[in-house]
Amino acid sequence: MDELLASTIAQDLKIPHLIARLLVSRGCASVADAYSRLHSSEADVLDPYLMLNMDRAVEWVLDAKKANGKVCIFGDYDMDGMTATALLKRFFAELGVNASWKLPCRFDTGYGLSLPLIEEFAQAGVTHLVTVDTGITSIAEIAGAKEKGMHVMVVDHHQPSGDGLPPCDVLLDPCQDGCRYPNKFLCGAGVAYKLTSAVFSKLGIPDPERYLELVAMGTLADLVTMSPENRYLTCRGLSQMGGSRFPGVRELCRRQLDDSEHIGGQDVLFRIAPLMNAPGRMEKPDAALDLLLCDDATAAPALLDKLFKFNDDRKKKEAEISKASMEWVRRRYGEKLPDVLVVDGEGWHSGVIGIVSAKLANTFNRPSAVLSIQPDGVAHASARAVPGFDWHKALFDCRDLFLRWGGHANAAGFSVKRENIETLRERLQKSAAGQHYEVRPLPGPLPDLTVALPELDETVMNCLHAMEPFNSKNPYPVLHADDVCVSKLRELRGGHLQLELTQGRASFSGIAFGMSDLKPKIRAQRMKIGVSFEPMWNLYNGRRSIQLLVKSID
Ligand SMILES: [Mn+2]
Repeated sequence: MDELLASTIAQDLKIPHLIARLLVSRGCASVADAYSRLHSSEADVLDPYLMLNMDRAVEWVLDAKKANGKVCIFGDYDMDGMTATALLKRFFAELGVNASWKLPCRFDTGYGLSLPLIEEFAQAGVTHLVTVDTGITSIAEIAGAKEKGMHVMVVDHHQPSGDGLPPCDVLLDPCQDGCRYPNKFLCGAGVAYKLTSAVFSKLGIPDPERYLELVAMGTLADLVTMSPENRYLTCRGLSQMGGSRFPGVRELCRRQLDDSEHIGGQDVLFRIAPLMNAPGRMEKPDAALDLLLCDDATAAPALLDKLFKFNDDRKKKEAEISKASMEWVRRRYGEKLPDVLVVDGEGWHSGVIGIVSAKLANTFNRPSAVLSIQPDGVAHASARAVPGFDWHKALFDCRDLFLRWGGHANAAGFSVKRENIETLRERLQKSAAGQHYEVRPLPGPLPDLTVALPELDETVMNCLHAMEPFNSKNPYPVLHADDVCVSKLRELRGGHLQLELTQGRASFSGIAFGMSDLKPKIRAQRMKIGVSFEPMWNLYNGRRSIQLLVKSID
């Protein structure tokens, strides 16, 4: 650690030494760099007209309004797709256009547009179709829509397939060839936001910042890179979310988050996204979009209740299939696991197999796939990797075995006939060897920094908040303190520990989830421990205090 640089940063920016050291430990190289990590600025918001075809996109929207067209918005069933759809729906409503919307369902037509859906739109008399967060690879489907005389605009952020572009009237996508827009990391909701901002600026209306909470949710959940513009849009969105002017979002924050004044990236990723995704996993995503679009504060609680119900069902199914998968692994392999785990079961709910395969990859520390065998003898699979293994490569090596396949290095999906599952297991082993993949022991959670507990105060917490948004690439800081005295050690229901942690003149309450078996160890050490923790604000009876979320004890 460059302690000298840390001291300079702390002095120049008048920030706590702890924060300066934290920034340096995360690769911060200068005072200016440190400043930019603590501030996001409106100056990072780019001119929407830098995006290729923006002029024509604005025209398309205004033409749809002038022609009194029947507009339909087609999105995706993930958080980005849903927030992007909600954003455009609200935007058209503000323009006085009552657009309809449609989200795909993973249990019938699956991801993206399909010809039956185009037929459905034509039957419904849709004249203007806009796809958002999807569409750039739907070449045949968009050709179908054009044949039926629809005006089609694609608002996407994905890479083109390489087989050409869809024959739409307007294509807005910062990743297409020839687009000079500097921020290539916008999510679907982000591109939709730039479109609305371009239309409003043409009409002489200020930037529609009220939509930014939707952009924040989409940007975080889609795990896109936090470019400076994305960071500003996300931080701004997070800061206004708790007091959102959209009743559904307000209700969501009020009931799902402990503290809707300080909403961070982690709240969206771990509390809001799973809840919003639950209807789409269990049935169809529409209930989540209904909540985002709700304009009646008295209706919002019932809409949110529906989501909680879907989420409870999702948790039950997930627990059931997790347990069955773990048992399957133990029964088949005992202690000697193969490098790649392929677990199958009859009729497992395919909406949760992705979550379960992530859990298996985590628990067994190796690439895992979970297969749900359907009554027709075809298994649908969801696969998750660990560092060092590339599912896309592995699936490519075995592609002759699949009916369908696709995905990235880290996450992928495929379908395979039941009789080929055993062969697939052998072939994946070979592919893993070909990739030189070896199961490596997991490194324990490495703390960012060793600190003294008296350093923790409100200023530190405010600076931590300024480092938002936290996500997998910018994880919430884990701090470490040595020689900490434990008092008021209490076991809570569910195997958790509550404890008071004291060092010098500073005392904080701590919570250690699932660590009750460490109680004897703490006693044996005469209540002196080293502890790694995340410092959090805790809101209790309207009082705010710093609480330490214990990650490990030594
Ligand atoms: Mn997306």
